[in-house]
Amino acid sequence: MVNPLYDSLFGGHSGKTDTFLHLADGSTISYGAFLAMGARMAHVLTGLGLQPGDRVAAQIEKSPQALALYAACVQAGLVFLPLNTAYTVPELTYFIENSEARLIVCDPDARAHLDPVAARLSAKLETLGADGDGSLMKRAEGQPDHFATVPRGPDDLVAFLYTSGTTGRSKGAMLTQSNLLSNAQTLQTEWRFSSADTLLHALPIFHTHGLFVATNVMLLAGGSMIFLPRFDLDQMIANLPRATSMMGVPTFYTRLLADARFDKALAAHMRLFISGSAPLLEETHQQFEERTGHRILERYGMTETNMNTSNPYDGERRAGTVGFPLPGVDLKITDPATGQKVPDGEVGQIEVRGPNVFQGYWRMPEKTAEELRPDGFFITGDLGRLDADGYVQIVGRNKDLIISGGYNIYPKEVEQVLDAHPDVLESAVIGVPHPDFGETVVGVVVPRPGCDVDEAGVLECVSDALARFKHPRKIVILPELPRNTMGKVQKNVLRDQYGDLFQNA
Ligand code: MCA
Ligand code: AMP
Repeated sequence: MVNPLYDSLFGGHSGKTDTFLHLADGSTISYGAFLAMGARMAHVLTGLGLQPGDRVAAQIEKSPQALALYAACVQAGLVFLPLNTAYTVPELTYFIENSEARLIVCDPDARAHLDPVAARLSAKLETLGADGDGSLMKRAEGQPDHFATVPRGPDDLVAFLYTSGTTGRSKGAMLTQSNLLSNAQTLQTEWRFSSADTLLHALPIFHTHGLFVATNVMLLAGGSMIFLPRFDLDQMIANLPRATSMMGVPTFYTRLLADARFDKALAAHMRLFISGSAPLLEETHQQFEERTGHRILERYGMTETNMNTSNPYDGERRAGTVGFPLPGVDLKITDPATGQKVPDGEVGQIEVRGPNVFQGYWRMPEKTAEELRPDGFFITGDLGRLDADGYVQIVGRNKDLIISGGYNIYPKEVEQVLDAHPDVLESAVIGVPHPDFGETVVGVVVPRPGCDVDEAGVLECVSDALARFKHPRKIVILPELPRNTMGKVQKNVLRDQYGDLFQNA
């Protein structure tokens, strides 16, 4: 194969009239039309002077055109770097600068903010709006519908996905052709996706879940997707009857269950519901089965590794577990202090190895060495155990991380912003249970002696600095933070104290 990922995911569909995307307005896009759009964009990208291996940073709304940009990057041998649409300009600037992106693609409305960034870094900038408006599609008009796929090997990079770091700065996880392809092939087989499937797709496409798990698997299977711009309950309910399958974060499932229209009849024809990115409560699993008769299939993955484990398609999908290691994935539970395997059934850190595991963090060899062992095992930072039947149970995290509605938030990053407030002496950011988002962010701040701080004033300082989903939903003001005898802030004490802030929200 000339370019294994492109040839496997896209190439075979060339010229096909079968529907690939069903859009919210009722229109459809065939595989052939989608591939032609990607090919036209690939001509634009190479016409801009981009060379294989160059990074393309894209902060764009979910749309067929946005997905075609991914196809174009793969076909032209470029490295795709999708970015959360919620990121602020300071956050974006870091990603663009760190990745040394040669091209920035952003919403037309963001151009004024990002033009100076592009100019400073000598990057090119094109725009792509939610309706396919902007300069990129204008340039693509009239380009040829075919593009000679750029040859790439299995170890060539295809994507950078930034994942936040426990010490503040985000790290670019480098993913290769074979990382993505091997995982998509495994998942398609394990979950039995075929061309008869229609996936209800309401996830964002700037993360592993919506782009590599959902989209790559459907492309490989040759099925279609009901491609919704975002999770909207009415749209979900309206479109479920046309779908055979759905992938979502736990919030999707709790929101569906909270709506009386979501009943057994609405889900009767469905083949498969899959959940991941955050823990699915056993309670949600059970309620879902009681309501619909379906057992949600929970799986576990990471940006750095794609998917590692999955509950079985056939056989028991066990609530409160993430199933078994996927074929080809070695998984072990180790003692964080020694790195040695713990006895079966005991809790330790989860380590994984396999063709799915990334190549390291871009330009961060020390960070890579801290997490990726020389023998190929990646230290996930998740704590887990194997139950008596070999199901993996995730029991906690060995990393200070909050997962809100499937988005990761590193407390350190928020603390740095709070600490920069002139009247704040110090802060501690914790995750507490939340009925909708699973977990949410609470900021505990200590004012400087003689200073008065209030919640609104503190929140103002995060508003321009951090994406909205990282903002504390509550600020607690305390005279001092609880510390142990070593002087370390006891976040567990704060979590116990403020754990029920949102219980009845
Ligand atoms: C939106 N807001 C959020 C979140 N999403 N706040 C905290 N956490 C969030 N996840 C903000 C909005 O900006 C808004 O702010 C307010 O919260 C309420 O918005 P709402 O309309 O309720 O939210 P929404 O637009 O419906 O979004 C919620 C969502 C969405 C559907 C759960 O966040 C989502 O699609 N999450 C999926 C994330 C995902 O794909 N993760 C996979 C990562 P305001 O009120 O101020 O306007 S990949 C991964 O983790 C690994 C690899 C894996 O295993 O998959
Ligand atoms: P990300 O950095 O966005 O790739 O998030 C990966 C993290 O999400 C993992 O390290 C886990 O902590 C968490 N995660 C993903 N899937 C699950 C799951 N099914 N149950 C519990 N946690 C999960």
